[in-house]
Amino acid sequence: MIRNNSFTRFAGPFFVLLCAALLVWCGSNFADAQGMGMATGNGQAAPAKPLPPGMKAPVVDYRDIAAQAGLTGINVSGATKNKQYIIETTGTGVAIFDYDNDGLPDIFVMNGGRLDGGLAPTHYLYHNLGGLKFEDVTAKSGLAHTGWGQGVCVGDADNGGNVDLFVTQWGQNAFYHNLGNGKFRDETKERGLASPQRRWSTGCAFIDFNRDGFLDLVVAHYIEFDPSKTPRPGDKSSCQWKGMPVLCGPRGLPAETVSLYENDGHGHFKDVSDQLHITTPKNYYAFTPLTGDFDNDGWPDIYVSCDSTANLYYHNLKGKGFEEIAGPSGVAYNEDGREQAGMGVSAGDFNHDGLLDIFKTNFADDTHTLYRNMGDNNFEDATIDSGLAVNTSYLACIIHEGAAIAVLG
Ligand SMILES: [Ca+2]
Ligand SMILES: [Ca+2]
Ligand SMILES: [Ca+2]
Ligand SMILES: [Ca+2]
Repeated sequence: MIRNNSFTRFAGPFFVLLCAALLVWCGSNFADAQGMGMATGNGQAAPAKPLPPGMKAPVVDYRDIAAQAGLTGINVSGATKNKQYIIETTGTGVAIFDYDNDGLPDIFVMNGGRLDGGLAPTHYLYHNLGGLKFEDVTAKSGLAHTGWGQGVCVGDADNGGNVDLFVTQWGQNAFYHNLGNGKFRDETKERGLASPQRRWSTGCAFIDFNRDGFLDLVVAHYIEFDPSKTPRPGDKSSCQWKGMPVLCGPRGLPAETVSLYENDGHGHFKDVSDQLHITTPKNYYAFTPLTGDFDNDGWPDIYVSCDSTANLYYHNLKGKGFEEIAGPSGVAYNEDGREQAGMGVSAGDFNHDGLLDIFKTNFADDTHTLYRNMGDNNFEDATIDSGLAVNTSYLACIIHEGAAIAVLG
């Protein structure tokens, strides 16, 4: 994961599993959060629970070996210093997937952009050579496109045996068809995924919501962002903190909603957001979608972590449509009924009761949130009870492996 002020060499992410989209605020210190129109659930840290008798805390020893591994791309997210707009502070996603079916997971890293018209960076694809060595194959794989990247998700959209790439961007999202010979082709338009207008999309996830055997696609949208219409730091009282000008948003900027695209069985997508009741009023700063069958009815549901607004929970009505029931299900807010600045989100059955639970990271000055699944689309905030309210300073995406939870700061 990447959290920095502008440039960072990629940290060695060999141990990182794929989140559908990895998005993290960067470029601003925590204190700025109070002035950027960020919600905070005001969660107070609770002491960690003591380990059971006889158990020792694990020793974690991660070392940055990115350079010797060949992961030397530069991450760009707006200006190096003095970021002026919120678009310069989000990003960027990483996908770990085996694009060439050689059994070794490869790494695709998103890249952002610059508002000053400077050189636009490309995303990066690194081919895993084995032995913790990677080759930059961005150009020869046909992925040397530019665009202000945010999230990424992977899935075999045409069931051709090769995993395709979908990237979200501020501007036009892109679908890259994996041709199976080490190359990708931009087929955004012919796949029906060209957007009629510029949008800021954040997280995405492939999901076969109607169980026809073909992956559909859910995309979160964050802000209707236009720099020419966005106040500059300090222009408004909401863009100040302790008398200092800070960049504005997300609150105070026009919010967005979520999109769902149905796969027609030939890898062509149709926007069914309105028809299947995914579209909400544009009241949400939607960040990261999460999919899973949370009520064990056999139909995959969609949860969306939202920043500074209520979260969204779409219960799947047997593939015919969705009902958004985050409020009554207890996953819209935290235990105190507060909106939180939701970032990354993942699911796992931490208590082995057969029900998928939800874990969500939030922005600064708040705890993470663990929603314990009680069944029948009812959840309870179990953050403190479970011993996970230990700190209030991490905000990044989460990794999920089995029932273990890790948080990247
Ligand atoms: Ca591979
Ligand atoms: Ca489908
Ligand atoms: Ca379900
Ligand atoms: Ca559970």
